[in-house]
Amino acid sequence: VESSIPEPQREAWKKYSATGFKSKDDFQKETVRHIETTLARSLFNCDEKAAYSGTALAFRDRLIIDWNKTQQRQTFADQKRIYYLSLEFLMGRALDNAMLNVGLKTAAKEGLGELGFRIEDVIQQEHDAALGNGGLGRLAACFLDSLASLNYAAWGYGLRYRYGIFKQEIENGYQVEIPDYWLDFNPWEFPRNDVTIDVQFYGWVNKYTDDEGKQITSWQDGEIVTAVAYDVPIPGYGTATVNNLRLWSSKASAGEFDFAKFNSGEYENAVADEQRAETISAVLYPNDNMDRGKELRLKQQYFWCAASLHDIIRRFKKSKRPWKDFPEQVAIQLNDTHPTLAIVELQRILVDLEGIEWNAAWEIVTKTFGYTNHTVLPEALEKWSVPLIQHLLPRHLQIIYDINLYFLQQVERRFPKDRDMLGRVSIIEESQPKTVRMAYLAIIGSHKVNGVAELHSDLIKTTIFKDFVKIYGPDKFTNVTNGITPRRWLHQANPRLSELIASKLGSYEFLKDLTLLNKLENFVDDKDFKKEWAEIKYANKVRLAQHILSATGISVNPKALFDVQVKRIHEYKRQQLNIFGVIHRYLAIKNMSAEERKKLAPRVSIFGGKAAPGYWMAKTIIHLVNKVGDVVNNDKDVGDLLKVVFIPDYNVSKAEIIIPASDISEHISTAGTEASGTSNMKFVLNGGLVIGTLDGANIEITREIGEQNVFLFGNLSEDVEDLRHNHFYGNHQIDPELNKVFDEIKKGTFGDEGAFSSLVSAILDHGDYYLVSDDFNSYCKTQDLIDETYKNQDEWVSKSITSVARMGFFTSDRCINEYADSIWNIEPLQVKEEAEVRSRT
Ligand code: 475
Repeated sequence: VESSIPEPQREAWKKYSATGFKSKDDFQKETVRHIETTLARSLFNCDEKAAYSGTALAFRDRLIIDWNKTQQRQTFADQKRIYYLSLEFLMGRALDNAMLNVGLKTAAKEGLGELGFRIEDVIQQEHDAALGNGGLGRLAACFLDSLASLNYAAWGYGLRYRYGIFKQEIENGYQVEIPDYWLDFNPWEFPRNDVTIDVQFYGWVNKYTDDEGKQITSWQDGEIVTAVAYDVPIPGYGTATVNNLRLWSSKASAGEFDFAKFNSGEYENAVADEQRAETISAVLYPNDNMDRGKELRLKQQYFWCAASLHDIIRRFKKSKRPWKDFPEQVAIQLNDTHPTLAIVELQRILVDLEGIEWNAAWEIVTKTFGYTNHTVLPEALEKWSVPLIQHLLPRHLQIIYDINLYFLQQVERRFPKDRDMLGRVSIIEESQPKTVRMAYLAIIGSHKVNGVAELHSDLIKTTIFKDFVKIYGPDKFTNVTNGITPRRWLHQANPRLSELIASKLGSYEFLKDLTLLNKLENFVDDKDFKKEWAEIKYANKVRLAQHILSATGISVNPKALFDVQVKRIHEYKRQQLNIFGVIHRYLAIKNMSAEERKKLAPRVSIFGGKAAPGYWMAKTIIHLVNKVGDVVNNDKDVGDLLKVVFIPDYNVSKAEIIIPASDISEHISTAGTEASGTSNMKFVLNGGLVIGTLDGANIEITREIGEQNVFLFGNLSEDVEDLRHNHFYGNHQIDPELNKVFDEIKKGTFGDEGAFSSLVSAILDHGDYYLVSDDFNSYCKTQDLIDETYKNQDEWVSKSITSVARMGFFTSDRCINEYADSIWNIEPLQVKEEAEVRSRT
């Protein structure tokens, strides 16, 4: 590895090279030093926030030392790197994760204790890094954890939004959005002011022949915005590997920030230019599974793709290899279509800047990229207007047209008789205005396309992308079922359960090989073990009850059955089905005799999740949940039998409290709509049972843990189309029990009925697209079965243990190894330091 320090002087470096702490004493020394010097605080004014900051700075030092070594090692090994391009990384908090992955949590706990702080309180001071909406963003975060833990040479590339996903407050039952300014103190990022890339926008394309007769295409003028790198270290669990997440921040380019304007008195305009540049990375778009086609979003996408690619290419060029080796050194995974412009940008760099012939360049491009699809919902499939791209990226539009031309020529040769095929698969949709279908471009520019669960991967092949299966054959399409990291979602979120499991299995090795959990099946009849298992669930419910009380003022009984649905609010996820079911239950209780009531298991229905600010229906669902809660929770006659809670501001750190506390969680999307779901995996891994439809990964979870351990209901995905058709052209019968629920809403039991009319009429008058009425009866019956089953606690706990024992498949480690094997063609890098055993507490 090259160094700017001459050989003789390196000895001094080595002598003083930072090592980072490894013991409790050194941790305390580093923490106090940071509090007293970096933070300029003292023994007399160190609050919990300062204790957090000092601790985080000490760990950050520790991480960056391993980060440096990892980067050197990976460069030296000259191995293929994986680049995960994602507009969202929903990381949550970093401190607890860093402590556990590095293996120094016990040292930190004792060390902080001696300094006068409880580690739990210190950890809670941290602001979530919330640079994502939901599943797609959290998946990216789990993948980073697995990539590092498995010693893959991998970088994440994203945007450093100044504002993450908004904070949600509930006022009078309505969602209110508060900006999430999270950067006032962020010890986890390293600004690299020297790592900058200029990104161009607008301008025009100049094609000419130079003096030597060569055809030159040059993109000229326009506006330059500078991308500045911020690096976030990603520690692997139980290994010395620390990978990198590079986030780009936008600022006015030094050339652009026009000093002449200052001098000519145009100070305000100069500052305005600067702010316009900074706007690009200012805010995360708060839409989950929804494309809004805003110009600033397209700017974000290109800015991030261009900066990332130029950075990757700069690194590749240091290897001095020929361009044809690029795909052997670089694998780029596109997290949905958001980074599809990277395909076009690479082709542009190779053809326009590097002078490579079109076909040779295109081969490099397609070998480099893989594309992951996360949704089949039509409203989420990105389409950018041609005039907008023309204006913002004129050269890219030309390249897109050329890619399309060559592609369609190929299709025409293969399918000369199918005239309609060309229009169907064209990257350009002949609409008004014309649009670019980003998913088609992503498929054409990648060597592999994957869905995120079996059903979903089948659906994309038979529905939205079926023509492409004809064109390319089925092998271009594959499935990689999602997974979750057991480090955060078991060990960190549920330390007591993790400890109990380790005590039975003899070690924490299951956190690295989750299939080892299957040994738990040997203990399903172990009375003491079952008792402890149940006690831990109860303790987690007490902790959640405390959170509910402080966040909402509602007091819930931890002995009741906790029924949880937490995820983004979306009609396809059907929180409306859940709340209608709750109303149905409420009405049933009101009609019960005292005898019948005694038999019923008390229940707390817990909801949480954000609605996109412009998504009216989703906001109405939140409103209804809160209003039903107001009525039910204050009905003395009902008491503990039913409580309805909406937990505000669902995010990663709240998920860590909520998930370990659930008895039943709801994954009840209309069949065929939820690509995978990942919280379903988290809940089961924490010993909760699930009620769900045959959708997404629910199907594979059921296959793994056994049908007797899952509460399934509802119509199948193959029946959805016919049912929808019948709603419009047949006789649309509404479930009578659901009709009673609607009558109650219309009576005004939950306040002004007009407030909820859109929810009701979506079902009665607008074809019930999400099949709420069709599934209502089987949903309610299945809920009754849950009540029945819950009464037998012994059986319930057995189901819980058996389910956890069979969840090994759903680790993101398995998932990442599948990507490595079937898409990236890469093996993990061996790390010598691994021999240095790390304690894993
Ligand atoms: C699926 N987000 C889950 C999860 O694979 C799946 C789309 C457009 C713009 C902004 N955000 C999005 C998604 O599409 C998304 O989060 N999809 C989710 O990806 C991981 O488990 O079923 O809905």
